[in-house]
Order: sequence, then C-alpha cells, then structure tokens
Amino acid sequence: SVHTRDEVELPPPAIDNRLTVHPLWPEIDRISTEQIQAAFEGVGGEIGWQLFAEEGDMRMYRREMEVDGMVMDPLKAMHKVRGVSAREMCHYFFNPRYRYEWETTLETMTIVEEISSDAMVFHQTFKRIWPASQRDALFWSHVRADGDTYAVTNHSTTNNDYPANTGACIRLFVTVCLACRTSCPAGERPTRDNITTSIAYCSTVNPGGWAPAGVLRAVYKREYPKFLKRFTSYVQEQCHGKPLAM
Ligand code: 18C
Repeated sequence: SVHTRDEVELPPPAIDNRLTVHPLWPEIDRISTEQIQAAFEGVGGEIGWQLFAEEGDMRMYRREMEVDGMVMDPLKAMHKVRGVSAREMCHYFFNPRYRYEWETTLETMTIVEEISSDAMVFHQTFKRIWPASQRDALFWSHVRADGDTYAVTNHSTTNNDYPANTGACIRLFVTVCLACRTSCPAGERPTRDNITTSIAYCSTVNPGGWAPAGVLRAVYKREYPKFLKRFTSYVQEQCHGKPLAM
C-alpha cells in the first residue's frame, strides 16, 4: 500500500511492543490511563473549579492550590475544533518535529530517548520570566488510542545525564494530558467538512522552587489560552488540504 511520510508517522492505533518492555512502561501505562480517564470528567458545577478564560468554544478552569507557598493550580481546558481528527491533533502535539512551530514558551528541546514510535523522553528549557529563575523540565511523552479517544500524556521523570538544579535552571515538574475525541453526524462518513474534535487539556505544573504567586498566576492566565488557541489553529492550518487521517 502507498503511505505518505506523514501517514506512517501518525500515532499507531495499538501500543508499540518496544514500549511495553521498557523500564518506564508500568509508570507510563498507569499515569496515562489515569489521566485519560479523568480528562473528560465534568468541571461544570463541581466544587473548586473556577472558570478563568472563555473564548468561543474554549473554556479554561483552574483550582487554586498552594503547597508551602508555591502555586500548583491544576488546570483543565475544554475546546472544540472543526476539520481535524483526534489522531491528527495528537500527532502534532507528540511529534517533536513541529514543537518549535507552536510552543511559544520553549527555549530549547532535546530528545533524550526515543523509546518507541509512541513514547519519547524530552528535556526542555523555557523562556525566563523575570524575576524568577529560568526553568527546565525532563519528561516522558506517550501517545495512545484508548477506545474512541486519542491522547498524549507528558509526565516528569529523571535521568542521570540530565541532573536537576545543577546549572542556571530550576527543574519544574509537569503532568499534562491532551485527550481528543472526534464526532461526525450520525450515518455520515467522516470528512474534513463534517467532523468536530472535542479536546480536554489538563495540566499541573509544580514550579520546583520559589516563584512569586502573583506573577505565576498572571503568566498562566495569559499563556494557557494563548497555547491552546495557537496549537489548535496550527493543526487546522497543517491539515488543510491534506487527506483526513482518522
Ligand atoms: O503542554 C504544553 N506543552 C508540552 C510540550 O512542550 C509540554 C510542556 C509542558 C511544560 C509546561 C510548563 C511550561 C513552563 C513555562 C515557564 C515559562 C513560560 C514563559 C513564557 C513567556 C513567554 O506538555 C503547553 C504548555 C503551555 C504552557 C503554559 C504556561 C504555563 C505556566 C505554568 C507556570 C510555570 C511556573 C514556572 C515559572 C515561574 C515564573 C514566575
């Protein structure tokens, strides 16, 4: 059969065997399963979730949480995007080839380990926000299909070649899940013109060291909506005119 380069690199519909024999597999499987299950759970009316940004179909909620004076507010965002599939959304979020094109907080990205076609370990440094120290992160990233959902989960890990807090950067800790589901009108064949993908993006960032609470909350209120709008329109542009991959 004939495959384009993009097609063969789309997230696989089943878990890659090379991942299931890797030492990180039990953790990757457990955390991904938990994150995907929680992703579409309602926020409407639930205690503690506050709506802080709304634009079109996008809604962003946070729960104020401080541990020893450090802000660790969990964030949950819901969005709806037309004309791109869940699988395509996850492809662009997972694949490092596109990351500098949509990720505006990034200073550097290094691939630490290519575990399999559906799992990698990344080291990233972020733009510095005055007056705090620059941050970096080391995390695994895993893309999978789970029933009618495609999802990417990112979660902090460790690696002896990338020790924390040895240079200019403070290591932050992150758990992120982008979960997507595609629907089309009953009885119709899915096409770019009739599909809608529902997105749930959940993120918890532990800043890893002192950062002024006011600055931090101001930064994420600005940066999370910017990220989700930019990322979703980036994927729509990339997919425009290409055959739909479901
Ligand atoms: O999920 C996203 N991206 C993925 C691929 O990169 C991956 C990344 C996760 C890291 C998220 C943490 C980013 C921290 C950035 C800090 C500096 C940003 C400065 C930007 C200024 C122009 O999963 C999309 C991620 C969207 C990130 C939105 C910003 C979140 C801010 C959270 C607070 C950070 C605390 C540390 C900094 C202290 C500053 C006072």
